[in-house]
Order: sequence, then C-alpha cells, then structure tokens
Amino acid sequence: MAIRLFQSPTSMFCEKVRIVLASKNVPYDVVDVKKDERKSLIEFSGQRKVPVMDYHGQCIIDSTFISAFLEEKYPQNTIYPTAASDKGLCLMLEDWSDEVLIHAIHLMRRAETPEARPAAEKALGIDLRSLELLFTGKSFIFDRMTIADIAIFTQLHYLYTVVRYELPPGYKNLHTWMDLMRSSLKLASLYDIAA
Ligand SMILES: N[C@@H](CCC(=O)N[C@@H](CS)C(=O)NCC(=O)O)C(=O)O
Repeated sequence: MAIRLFQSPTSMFCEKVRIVLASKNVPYDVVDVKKDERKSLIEFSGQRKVPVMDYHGQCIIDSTFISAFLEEKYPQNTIYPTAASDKGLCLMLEDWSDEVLIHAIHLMRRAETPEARPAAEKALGIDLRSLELLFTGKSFIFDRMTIADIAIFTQLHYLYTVVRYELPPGYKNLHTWMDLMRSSLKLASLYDIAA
C-alpha cells in the first residue's frame, strides 16, 4: 500500500506537508479533494479537512501531526533544530503560524473589495512587524531550514499564490528570507506552488 496525501494544491497546510515530504524524499500519491474526492476523504478520515495522510492504512490528520509523524519515520533531513530549547521554540512558532498568522491571512483573502483591504492589511501588519524583527540578522530562523520556516513561509506564500498580494517592500528582512525560502525550495517565482 502506498502513502497517500489527501490534499488540495492551493491549501497552505497541504503545501507545508508537501515540502516536508519532499525534503525527506518520501514518495507518495496525491488525492486531490478539489476534484470530487471529498467523499473518499470523509470515508477514510471521518472529517473533511486536508491535509490527511494515509500511511499504509494509518490515518494521520493535521499538518503538524503529519510533519511530526514523518520526522519519526524518516529522521533524515530533520525538520527540527537539534537543541531541546530551540525545538520548543520551533514548535511554538509552528503553532503560532498555523493558529494565529492564519487568521490575518484569511482576513486578507476575504478582503475582496478595495475598502476592506486597509483593515485586513492593518491586522496583517501586526504579524509582519513581528516577523521583520524575528528575521533581523538571520537567514533561517534556526541554523537550517526547520518546520518553523516552512509553516510561516507557506502562510505568507498563500498571499502570493491565491490572494495575489505582495508583501510591502518595507519589510526588507522578511523579503530576504522569503527569497531564501523560494530559492531553497527551487521555486522560480513566489507565484509558483511547491509541488
Ligand atoms: N490545523 C489544520 C488546518 C487544516 C485546514 O484548515 N484545512 C483547510 C484547507 S487550508 C480545509 O481542509 N478546509 C475545508 C473545510 O473546512 O471543509 C492543519 O494544520 O492541517
């Protein structure tokens, strides 16, 4: 039985898992739930959110649990920092990204009219300022790319791939890091989705 990833190509949480799978060179099949496969997802996992991984019949739901599971099964090219304290911070940043930053990203997606944009941009600005400070004097957040970089990148990347919004040029550290992530993930442009 192969490994299957129930996913949607544009979901940031699915892109996060695809990057982890690719970084560990794990082969897998894709079930695209946008193409009428939601029924098979619900049958397999008992719920409707993606990503879900079918690991040889074992069901793992949620990008954070899938990433941790993959790390355990495939420890090569680790997605966590080595030092325990750094790992704690890394996991907190992953959670912040998935549970806090996501709200600002959703606000931007829903701000469909020009009048709605400024309020959404103001909310997003709070998180962008924190990230701009975080990336002062850094390349990756820790000494190599970790799940904290991957989680934050996939949220901000969604602004380019789906919302079609570019981060304001003033966030220089953030732009430098976005470009480092883009080149590390071998994306020709920030408008390309990591396969
Ligand atoms: N915390 C979850 C979030 C998953 C999630 O919100 N997935 C969205 C796509 S980005 C979804 O499947 N939504 C469909 C629905 O709610 O019906 C994770 O990290 O995997």
